[in-house]
Amino acid sequence: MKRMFLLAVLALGLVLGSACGARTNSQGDSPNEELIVIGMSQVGAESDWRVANSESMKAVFSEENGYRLLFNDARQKQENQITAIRRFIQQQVDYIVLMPISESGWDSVLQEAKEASIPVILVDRMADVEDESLYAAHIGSDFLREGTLAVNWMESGFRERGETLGIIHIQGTLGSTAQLGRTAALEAAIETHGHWELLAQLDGDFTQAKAYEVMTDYLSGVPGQRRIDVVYCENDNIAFGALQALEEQGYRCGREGVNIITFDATRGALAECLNGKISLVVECNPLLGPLVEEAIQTMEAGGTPEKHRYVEEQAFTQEDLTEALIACREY
Ligand code: GYE
Repeated sequence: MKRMFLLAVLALGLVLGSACGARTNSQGDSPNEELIVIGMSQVGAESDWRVANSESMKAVFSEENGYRLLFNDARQKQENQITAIRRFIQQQVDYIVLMPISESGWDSVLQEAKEASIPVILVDRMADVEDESLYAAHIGSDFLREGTLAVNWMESGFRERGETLGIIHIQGTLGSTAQLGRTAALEAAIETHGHWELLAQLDGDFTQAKAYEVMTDYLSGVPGQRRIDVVYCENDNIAFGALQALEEQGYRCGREGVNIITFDATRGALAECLNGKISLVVECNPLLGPLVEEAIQTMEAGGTPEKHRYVEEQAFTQEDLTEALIACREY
């Protein structure tokens, strides 16, 4: 309501040719009161992707752009996200932006937001809620498609291979949409390719430290050197941890050795792909701030944003990359 009044005042100001800046009103209130207030619950800072995603949000939802951003870092705990959302509801923010750590467990808190008439925008991962009206829009990646890009590359790269293809799979945070989609693509392909063998499935929790630890533990338990053809890493930081562990144990990584596959396409991973140590990088775009703003502006104008919006993404191998291309990337 307050915003409707503001828009009316603003429109009047424009008609009268007044010099008023956007979102100030004629009553002498502090301009800050006229900012659109966004309560944002971010998963954490577990990966380079996540840091780039937070930066994209902070760059868009700035005071100069007409927003007041209440940013909460949940330090990878769903209970922290739920507490933050309840606080945003008490503070009567205009919108809640939620990057859900995992898919389940959101029904009641999102119901509370709905009862308070605060639209919720899901970003990056999804929330698996029974009632779709509990969120206004979802903006993120199609993780199953990303996994399928990786699997297609494996299928064509190892087509001629008669012998067993030994695969290690290091997963991201269990129960998150990114993990579920990327895992589903690999598991479905393993089912259909009789000679693809899953040597191990490890939990890397999307962090470099965890991936390094689980990969080191695994390799230390293998007598001598085992033939490993592919390490399917569910994000770049997992790939960095796995690469370090493999090299420390004397494995050679690259097309002639262990083929590391990764997701995100941060500059660090693309550089390792260009130098030949990572074989395939599947892009996952974290720069979602402008799309979230579009959805909010659609609602501000009384419209309905698209319910699900997926960003375009591609896959890179060494041949696709140059130093100049990597330098141009924003993350
Ligand atoms: O791949 C990973 C991050 O949900 C897309 O989460 C995101 C994933 C991303 O920690 O690096």
